[in-house]
Amino acid sequence: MYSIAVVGATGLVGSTMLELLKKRNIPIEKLTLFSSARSAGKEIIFNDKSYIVEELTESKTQGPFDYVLMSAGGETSLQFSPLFEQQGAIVIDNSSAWRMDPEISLVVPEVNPPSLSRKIIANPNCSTIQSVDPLNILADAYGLKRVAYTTYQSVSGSGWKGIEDLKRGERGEEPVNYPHPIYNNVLPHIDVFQEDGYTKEEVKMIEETRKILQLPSLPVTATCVRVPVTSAHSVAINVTLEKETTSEEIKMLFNENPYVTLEDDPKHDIYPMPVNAGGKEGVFVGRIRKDNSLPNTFHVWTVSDNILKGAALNAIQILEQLITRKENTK
Ligand code: 11C
Repeated sequence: MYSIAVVGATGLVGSTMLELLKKRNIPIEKLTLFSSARSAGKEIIFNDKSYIVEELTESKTQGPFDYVLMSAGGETSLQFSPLFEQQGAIVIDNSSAWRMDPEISLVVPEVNPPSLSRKIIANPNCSTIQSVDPLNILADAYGLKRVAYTTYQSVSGSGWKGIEDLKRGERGEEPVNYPHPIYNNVLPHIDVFQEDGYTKEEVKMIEETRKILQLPSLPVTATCVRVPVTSAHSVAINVTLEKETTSEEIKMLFNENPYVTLEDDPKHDIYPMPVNAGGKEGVFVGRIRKDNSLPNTFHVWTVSDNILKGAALNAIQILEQLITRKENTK
């Protein structure tokens, strides 16, 4: 049984982490819920027990905690994760603050288990997680030469405020969170623009893919787009492989793999879609076909719930992997 803290417990990802802790029967001896000062004092019911959310302060990092699930943004993580770590806890952090630190593992458990050289483990960006699952299968079988992403990302990627902006648009009101309406629109703009014209979301996808797949010089490019969908991100992946293969062989590989679900039957209009993937735990793949404009190149379409596998579920799966590892070394 473990002492577990959730930081950012009232947020969209934090509250989903709590649901998953319960659903997946994580052995919890003591649960502590933290938030910003703004949400502190709120009551949360977990397993029929009432918890009052506390403001996170430095003295409260003493716990003791075995595991800390952090989903409270980069600044909070930079300040508090090392304090939890010093006290002996393992921190699983959902922000982008630590992801590219060479000492920190950036983990999708079925692709690259954590090294634990530091006791902070980074949870990747949502659109990256659902993309590296199919790419890792292709990398193992054929090797990767180049990856080009185009994303179609739901508003829940921006948390409650993204969902509210879509609802505002539906009511004919002006947006508050996004620079333009998201209702009846698409925004080729997620996170801030860099000097070179790429957005930070695009840079995250590029850098995180290379790190997770341990292919530091893999050519990767991305265009990230926000669409008026509430749940589940879609990513069109164009991938060039080192070795020759066929669409049929790739479909067979995906079909046999437990970490992706193949939905690919164009004759019956079957392919992954956000309306089906939202609320589900899987990474769905389909529209597998050869790109005839380049040698050894294929299109793969992937859809997954960005709050589940893209964030909270991946974090809980990291926790489960750590707990299993610990139990096995007893
Ligand atoms: C979005 N992918 O859809 C972002 C949200 O680095 O974890 C997640 C940001 C991150 O807006």
